[in-house]
Amino acid sequence: MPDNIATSTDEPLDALVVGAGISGLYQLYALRTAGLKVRLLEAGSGVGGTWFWNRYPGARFDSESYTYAYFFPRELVNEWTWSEEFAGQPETERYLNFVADRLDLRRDIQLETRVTGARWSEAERLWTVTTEHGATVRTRFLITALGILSKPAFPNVPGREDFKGEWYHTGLWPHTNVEFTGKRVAVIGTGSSGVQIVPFVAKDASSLTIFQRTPNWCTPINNFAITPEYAQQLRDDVDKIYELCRTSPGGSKHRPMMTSSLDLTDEQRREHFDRLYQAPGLSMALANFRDIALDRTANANLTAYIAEKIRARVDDPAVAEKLIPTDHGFGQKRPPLENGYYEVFNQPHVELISLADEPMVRITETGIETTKGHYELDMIIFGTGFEAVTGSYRAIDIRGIDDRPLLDHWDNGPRTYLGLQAEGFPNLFFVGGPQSTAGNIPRFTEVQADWVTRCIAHLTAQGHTRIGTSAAAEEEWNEHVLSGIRGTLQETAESWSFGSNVEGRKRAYLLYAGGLPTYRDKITEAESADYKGFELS
Ligand code: NA7
Repeated sequence: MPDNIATSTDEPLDALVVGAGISGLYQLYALRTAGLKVRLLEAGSGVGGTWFWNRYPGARFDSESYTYAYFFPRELVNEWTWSEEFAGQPETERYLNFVADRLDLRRDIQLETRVTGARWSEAERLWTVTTEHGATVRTRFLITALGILSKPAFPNVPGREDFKGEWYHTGLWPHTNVEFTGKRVAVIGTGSSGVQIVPFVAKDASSLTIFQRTPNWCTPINNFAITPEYAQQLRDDVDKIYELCRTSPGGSKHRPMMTSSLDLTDEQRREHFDRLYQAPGLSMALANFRDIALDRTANANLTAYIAEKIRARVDDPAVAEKLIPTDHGFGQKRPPLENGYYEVFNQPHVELISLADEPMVRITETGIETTKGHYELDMIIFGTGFEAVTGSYRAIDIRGIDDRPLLDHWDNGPRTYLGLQAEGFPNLFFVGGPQSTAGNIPRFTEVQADWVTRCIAHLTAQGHTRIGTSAAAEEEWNEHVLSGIRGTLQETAESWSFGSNVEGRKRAYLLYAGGLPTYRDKITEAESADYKGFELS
């Protein structure tokens, strides 16, 4: 149950963090360590963010467990042992609870408290934050750590409320056991979540119908158990691993090969692709030739290779063809990692429906109607993704100077300076917000959380009570963000990075493709140059 953190209105807080995901927890820890009076509000009944909400069977890391986890403080590294190279959701949720306990964060966290509004007072130089329970809390600085994939999206077809069977979204999975046995189940969506859950549903359901809007280039996760010897080696190498992550574009331990794949013979290229197909995790995307991301021919060589793998793994050639993407190259969209996904389609009780051939018309009381027929169902699982990055801001009425809504400011796509602030919204910081992250998210957001902590400490030490930015600074950052994506193959694909997975959303690039080292340099340069682009008063 909510306690009373959010009802104390007498003394304003130094800082309020919204969201108890991996980024918000770290931000709370950092600000508290700096001696500030800080609290955290979280909508869920537990900590963990993404790893609290996405508790569907099969939910699992795409990043190596130890590269996604915290590196600081070091007792967290020394006292936690991951059981697998890519941990499953239950273990990650346990880990984030361990962190909350070990760092004694819970006394400053209020769960089950959804923030619904935040209003800036220029006279007081304070934010007043409102919760769903009607409580208010005043704070000097407000930090949103809402997660980039936290507002679930549903198909824009009528009838969801008519369906009499069970339905679930992978990003809102219940805490109770969901039983598939003997049921006719549909999974809509074949992104990372759909691809992860499908083998688990196939195991028990009496029938499984997979509704695919667009196929993806999936490659095997090749997960493995972490032995005690390997765990010790990871601890011994922690500095080296951190440095690899810190200095890589995506915050991962992988590095692309800088030689051109086009200089190799077919056989040589194939050897590399074979090796990467058998390598763990996102190796195919992150440890591949750099030109895969830049050159259409290089990319086409790789997709021809993966298409061949799909054809070899799926018995029915017509089904295999449906599973092979034709609208995008490898890496233009986040490629899902799979474990036995393609073999699922060889089972007699599994059917693949391509929504390109038969669009969905409506959800009915008893199932799903397409232009070609009606599918009778007991359960529908929506693996249909999220209103990425700015979606979670739509649920909070954030008002800045002159009562201006943040959503109006972002009407044509997000505008920020350094991904940290927006013009007209003083003392509001985004951690893991738009125009600031990509890849292995915690490695990006820890850089931001540390920056915000130093910034607030600096302001406090200088006796400042306000920090804001300008339209000119936003413009400069916007141009820098766009220059990072311009000319890449990613630029031309429709994906959640541009918000184009959700019908009717304006297309705008939401992430940061400049890479972690450049991002860190940019924000620390601004800090060293007397907070260039910011106004402190
Ligand atoms: P994703 O990757 O956004 O995938 C969502 C899937 O749902 C994808 O296949 C979509 O097809 C499909 N989708 C979305 N809307 C519809 C409608 N209206 N009808 C049918 N199918 C639809 O979300 P995930 O949860 O799988 O993964 C999120 C991230 O988690 C992932 O990127 C990794 O970083 C980990 P589309 O391709 O848009 O045509």
